[in-house]
Amino acid sequence: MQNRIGSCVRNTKETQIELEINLDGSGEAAVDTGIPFFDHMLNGFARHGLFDLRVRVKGDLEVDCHHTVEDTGIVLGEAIAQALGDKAGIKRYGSFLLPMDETLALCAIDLSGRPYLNYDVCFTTEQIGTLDTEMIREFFYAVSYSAAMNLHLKILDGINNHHMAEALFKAFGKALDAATMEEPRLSGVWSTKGTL
Ligand SMILES: [Mn+2]
Repeated sequence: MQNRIGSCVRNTKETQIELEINLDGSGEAAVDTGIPFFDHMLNGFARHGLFDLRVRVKGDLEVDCHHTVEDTGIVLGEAIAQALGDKAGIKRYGSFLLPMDETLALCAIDLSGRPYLNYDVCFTTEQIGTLDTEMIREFFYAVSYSAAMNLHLKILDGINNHHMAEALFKAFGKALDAATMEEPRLSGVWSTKGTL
């Protein structure tokens, strides 16, 4: 399989975003969203999914982090969908249980073409660094919607909010890597309907 790359540029009055993802990369990330903890999360996603990810965001952080985080999710989802194309020859499903010290995160994905987010995560702090924890759900909702993926995220155990957030993003990277992997025994799209 040759490198599957998606890129997206999105400019609004609230955010200006340039993003490129290579699903067949080596985990190299260059991320600058203006929110250092969010950069840390996207780096973990790319590193552990072995995706090459380039993200540059100029958002209205003087308002708050909402538009920056949500719009980055929209653009990431669009780029993933673009990179996947017709999804022929891929495994489609992927899941991962990711431990991080006391935290255990679950991520399960179906690249079904039908957007759905099941998010079962309770943070106990309002912010981690300058990232509002409630925006983590908005980010994953935006990704699931714009990539048209079924995405389940759960924290099965967790105490430390930094660990819980990081475990979610890394589990998402690992599960997405598994779901986008090539299945050599397969010809065409892995669906009884014939389309995803
Ligand atoms: Mn960390």
